[in-house]
Amino acid sequence: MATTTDPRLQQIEDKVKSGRRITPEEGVLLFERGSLGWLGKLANLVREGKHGDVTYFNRNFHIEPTNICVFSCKFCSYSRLYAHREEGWELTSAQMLDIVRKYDGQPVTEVHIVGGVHPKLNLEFFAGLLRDIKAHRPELHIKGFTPVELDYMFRKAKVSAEEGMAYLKAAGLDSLPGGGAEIFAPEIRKQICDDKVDADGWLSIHRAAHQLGMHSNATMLYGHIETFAHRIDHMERLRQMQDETGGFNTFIPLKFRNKDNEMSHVTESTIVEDMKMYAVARIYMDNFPHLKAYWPMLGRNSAQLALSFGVNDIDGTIDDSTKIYSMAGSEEQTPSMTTEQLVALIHQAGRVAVERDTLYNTIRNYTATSGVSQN
Ligand code: V47
Ligand code: SF4
Repeated sequence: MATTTDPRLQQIEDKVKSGRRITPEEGVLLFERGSLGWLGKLANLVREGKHGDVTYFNRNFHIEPTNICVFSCKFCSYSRLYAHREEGWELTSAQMLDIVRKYDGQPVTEVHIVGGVHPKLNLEFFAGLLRDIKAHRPELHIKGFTPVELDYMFRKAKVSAEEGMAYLKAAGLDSLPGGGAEIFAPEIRKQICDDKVDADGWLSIHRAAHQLGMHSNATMLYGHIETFAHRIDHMERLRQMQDETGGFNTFIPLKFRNKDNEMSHVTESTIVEDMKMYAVARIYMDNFPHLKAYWPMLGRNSAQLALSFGVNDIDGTIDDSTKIYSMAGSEEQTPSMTTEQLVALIHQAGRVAVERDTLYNTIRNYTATSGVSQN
């Protein structure tokens, strides 16, 4: 596959093919000099080495308890300050349990709970919610809360990350989603999300979860004011922590969307930049088992394309239960896909669709010829 005439890229290609880790400088070089086609081929090699053609999805729904938030991240189109709470929403525990009950009898395996940081909702409230959900449907995997929400809850309750995580785990929390990471570098954080938990705080909370045997994901918000070096720095911090704990399942690059937020003047990344981002992530994050293209944010067509650029997971059915991306301008205004649609999307890309649970245990392998039941 000698498709580059650049000796430095050739060296990287040789390293990757022999399973050696690339350096941060080489990571930056991939962004700066790698062509789309060459990056895609190399990322695909890594992807197929890890997973062959297998492409995962799950059956899931979200609960967004509130969009009232004490923070004012500049990229956020979704939150409302407490002072303007009449413009937002705030669900009671009973309303959230009603959402869970709506799925009674349906084969969903995961609920993803994430929202704004409401000044009046505390650790006890969320622990109670977890207990109620588990009492109603014990086998439903609860993936919930970013370190932004957790850090606020734990500080208010005056508990350490370790104590807080142990408490929520005992109440029923199974794993952590990847949100709140944005870009770790302080000079970027200062400009886009100044007041919320910093990189070390984010990493400490995931570390505490990993030490309790819980798994988690990690995201990166890209395509705004960050440089390639910032992206690599972000991925490097995650790669190092993964060496230490092995607790991350999936890396999820999140494309910045610019509608109705304080960064609307920043142009969104092109599809070529998006595909390069996935490819570099797959090549760089050698110790992350999975790379996800989150289709409600990227759009289903681009998510399908990403399956040729290192991605082996496209998230799940969603059932129109999240507003974060539609409010930020994603083409997916009512994100919902049936199992049949997800399987078809994966098969059309020439891959094998596998329904997974949150921890990547196989629920069903759909070969290209197998029938698919609805929902
Ligand atoms: O942290 C907010 C992002 C994240 C915008 O773990 C935006 O499986 C783009 O982390 N443009 C929350 N992105 C969502 C999240 C997530 C989503 C799906 C799956 C998983 C998982 C995690 O949404 C925030 C922030 O980075 N976000 N606003 C925006 N305008
Ligand atoms: Fe609040 Fe999260 Fe929006 Fe930041 S991204 S303002 S923490 S809801």
